[in-house]
Amino acid sequence: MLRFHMPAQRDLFEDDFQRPQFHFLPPANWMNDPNGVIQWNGQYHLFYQYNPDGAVHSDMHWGHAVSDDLIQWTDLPIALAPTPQTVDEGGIFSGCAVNNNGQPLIFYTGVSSPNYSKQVQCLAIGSADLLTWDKYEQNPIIDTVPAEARQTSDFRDPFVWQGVDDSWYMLVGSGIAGVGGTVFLYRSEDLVNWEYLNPLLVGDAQTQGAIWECPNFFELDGKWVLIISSHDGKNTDTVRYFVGTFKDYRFIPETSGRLDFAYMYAPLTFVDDRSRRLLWGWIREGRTYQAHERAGWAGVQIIPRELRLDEHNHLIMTPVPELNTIRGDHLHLENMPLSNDLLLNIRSNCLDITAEFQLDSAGSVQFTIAGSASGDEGTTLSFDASTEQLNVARQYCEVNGELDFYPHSAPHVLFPDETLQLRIIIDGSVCEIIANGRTSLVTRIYSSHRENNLVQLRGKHATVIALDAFEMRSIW
Ligand code: DQQ
Repeated sequence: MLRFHMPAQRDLFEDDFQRPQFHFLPPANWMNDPNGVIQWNGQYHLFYQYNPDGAVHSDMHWGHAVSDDLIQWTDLPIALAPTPQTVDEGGIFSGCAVNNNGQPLIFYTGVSSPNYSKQVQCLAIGSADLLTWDKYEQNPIIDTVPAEARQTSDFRDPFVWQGVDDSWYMLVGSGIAGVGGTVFLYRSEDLVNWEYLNPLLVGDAQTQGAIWECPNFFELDGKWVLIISSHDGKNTDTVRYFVGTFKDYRFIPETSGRLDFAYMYAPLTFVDDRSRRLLWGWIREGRTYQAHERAGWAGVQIIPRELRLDEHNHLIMTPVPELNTIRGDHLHLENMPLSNDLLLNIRSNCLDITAEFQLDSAGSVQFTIAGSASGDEGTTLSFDASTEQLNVARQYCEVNGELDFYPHSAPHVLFPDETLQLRIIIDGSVCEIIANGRTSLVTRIYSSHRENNLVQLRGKHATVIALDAFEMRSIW
């Protein structure tokens, strides 16, 4: 029977100014990783890790929503739920969806045993409308971790694609004990029987995480890109990407980088019918489980981003232009020098800002976000040409032990003659920051009061070439 997770629940949160208005999140309760992202009959489908019974990570199901334009969403019934006394009785963990010549398939990790310590790869077959999913009777399709892992409990998040040779390939996130995170590569001709090949790449546990989760592997602008989310064995850490070549079933990275420097995790990509490689990603919360439960919801998805590679092998991320359809009132500045005086002083917690600056070698630019009138609260986003760093400092007027407020910082080196380009998307407690397409800092800011929503700009030895700030409309 289809279990519907009540879209009407959204109305319960009308007064919650922390809750995003134009980012995707479920009607209520907990969400984490995006799963099974796919375009089907022209529509975009988003599945996601979902706990239907609370705002904490537990009893994972796959929630489901559909959109014509990646911005406006309709909630659909839960797609996958754990089945008692089977290999997924402990939860349906992350995975992907593929189109097998018109047949929709989901690959996911089924978990069981205490602490999710048995992890196996499973298959489900969808109805033509993607609303109902039958689990493959002979699940699991892969049930043991390759011996070279020297551990048997971390083995999850299948990512499947079809090669140019028409074979199917699967990556499964894992780790080699005492060595580092890895992704194991498999091949299949029928999507059911999988032959293990080898680790695609092995990382260094000290610097790149002991376990790699949620792999993505794809060709982009003439190179191969591997994205992994690294885990230290206890906690989620960060998202890394590698750019290189793929030969003889091995990946040879040439460069690597951080995909995000703050709260984004477990991203998942797919290609749409306009040949865009689009990236979704979970925005973690920055508050305690008790605070989630009081709020009744936790977890948000980023505005999907189109990925490209630049000539330096940097991943370039651009929020999809479909976001422009919900832009409202607009403020425009151009050709104005920055100083200690405020150049921008507006009130909103639903904004899409694009800004371009020219800086001297001693130049700096400083935005205040979610500021209070008295100045006792506010988040500062600053860039300093001398240190070539982007910094985010969050200051709350009431510190109650429930909120994270550690600073974020990311190296951001401008090329000669390159201007500083900032994209700042503010939506309730979500703030997505992207600098020159390549440095991403997705953070959370929980204002103490609804009216602590000042957005200000100042700086020195710098000029605003152009700045546009759009008030954003709610999608719900
Ligand atoms: N979240 C899922 C796992 C994945 C992790 C469980 C990453 O499949 O490895 O909810 O956030």
